[in-house]
Amino acid sequence: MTRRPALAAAATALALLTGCAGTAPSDAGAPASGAPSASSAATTAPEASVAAPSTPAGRVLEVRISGGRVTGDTGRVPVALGEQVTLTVTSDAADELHVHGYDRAAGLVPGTPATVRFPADVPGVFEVELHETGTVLLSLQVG
Ligand SMILES: [Cu+2]
Repeated sequence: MTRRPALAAAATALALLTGCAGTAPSDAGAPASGAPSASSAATTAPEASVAAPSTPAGRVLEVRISGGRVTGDTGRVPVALGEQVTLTVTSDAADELHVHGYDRAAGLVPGTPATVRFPADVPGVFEVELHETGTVLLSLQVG
């Protein structure tokens, strides 16, 4: 609130445009070719999950935002390449969650946990941020 709202809004709008477009990996064409195999893997998933109950969720990350304060799995979080990531975010304010690079988004409803799940199949460091406040919750370090 110490900064001018108009400036903050402009900066956020800019971040929406440059941040999101800019973080789209240039090799986005590569994962597209892998999509068919991913869907076929999902088809066989039910039987596999029954056979291997010891790995139900892969990497589980949890972040909470309260009064603008971020707690939980913050900072740089190392994730093994190919590991299933389950990220649950609970905020006391409405916002939009965005996982850069993987381009996963979820609307945050105050007090209601929002979960995004995806396989960490692209190596690199990707920020997870909130679009309304521009807060970076954590950085996924995949590799
Ligand atoms: Cu974003």
